[in-house]
Amino acid sequence: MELFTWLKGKLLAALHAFKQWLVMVLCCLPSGSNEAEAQTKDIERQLHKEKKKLRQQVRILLLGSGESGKSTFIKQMVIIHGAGEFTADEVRSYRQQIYQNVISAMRVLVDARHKLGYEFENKSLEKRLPVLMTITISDLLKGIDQSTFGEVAPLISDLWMDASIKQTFDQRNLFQITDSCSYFFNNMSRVAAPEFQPTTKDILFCRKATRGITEHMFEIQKVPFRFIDVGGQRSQRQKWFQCFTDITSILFMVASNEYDQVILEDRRTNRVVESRSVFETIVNNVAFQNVSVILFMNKSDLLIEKVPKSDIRKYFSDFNGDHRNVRDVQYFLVDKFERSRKERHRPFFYHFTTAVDTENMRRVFRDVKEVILKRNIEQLNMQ
Ligand SMILES: Nc1nc2c(ncn2[C@@H]2O[C@H](COP(=O)(O)OP(=O)(O)O)[C@@H](O)[C@H]2O)c(=O)[nH]1
Ligand SMILES: [Mg+2]
Repeated sequence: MELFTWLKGKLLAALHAFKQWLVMVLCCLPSGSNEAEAQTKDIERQLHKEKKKLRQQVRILLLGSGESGKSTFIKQMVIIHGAGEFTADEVRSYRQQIYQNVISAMRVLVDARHKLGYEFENKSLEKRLPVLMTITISDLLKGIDQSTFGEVAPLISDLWMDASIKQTFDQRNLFQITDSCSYFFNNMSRVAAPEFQPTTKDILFCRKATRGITEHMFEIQKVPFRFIDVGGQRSQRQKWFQCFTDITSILFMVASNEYDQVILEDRRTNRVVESRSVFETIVNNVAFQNVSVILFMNKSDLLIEKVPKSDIRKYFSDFNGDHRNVRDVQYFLVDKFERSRKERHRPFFYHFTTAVDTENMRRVFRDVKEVILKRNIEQLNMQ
């Protein structure tokens, strides 16, 4: 009996303790869930802030065929809205790249001169050629140092002075050569000097093919602008599709001076025709229904030089303006792009640009930025 009473006492005490614990839990529960609620709200607020930041961010995709000027545009953004100058490492790497540009271009000219059947004016040049022509592609890819460049520089300068090379250069629409090589050939005494340090202008004229995708951030009027630069060659274009989400705007670059040239990839298709067909795919893509596509008819400086020398009617039989008038040629080309749009009621933005000219880019980008920011605000309001 005593055992029973003892057990009953223990049981009651245990029950009492359980009841007290339960009351405590029940009492605590509302204040605990408040805390959890507050925490959730905090996280939500944070998420909302992040989302807003992400939505405020302007993402600009640079598209267009190889050598149209996309990477040059990015360099201008560094100059105008970024650090303003290039780092010592970048300058060093551009120096090597300029040596490479100069050597490759002169090799192309020497080969093309041979194919075109022009004789050297200065007969001694033929004997000196091996020092330049024995440099292999792999040497070029590894990078050319100053001493190697110093060995070939006098020959390159003499070749550039030769009438046969000048004649070949005038026929450059028949073969593939980078536009800016003449800029460096005309500056050979400076470029060949052992103490050569590329200037900002040299860097703008230096050609380096973009492989893969590179992103560049700049803060402009307190808004983060992210520029996405991609390789433009046919082989690089499948990579474009990875960059198609959350795009605010597309800057589509066209080298307008290329109306008398064919593409490197098949050596048949007219470069402007190729560029227009890529533009057509992009501008009519459903993924970009709400994206403003801005066309840059670039390389206006080279177009101005070319128009009097190369008759556009030879390449575009539908040209019906004055073939010697630069404006007529520019509007004819821009019209070709404009007409490739299916939804022609949508606004169409275009600019005639010279990407190597910082003042021109500053002016053009000021207008472009306004269009982009206005659209971005409209879209934020719609969300
Ligand atoms: N003269 C001139 N050269 C340009 C212009 N835009 C770009 N270039 C040159 O064209 C070459 C190819 O430009 P790049 O920006 O690398 O083209 P991307 O392949 O589209 O990135 C470089 O050597 C540039 O210096 C321009 O408006 N005028
Ligand atoms: Mg590039």
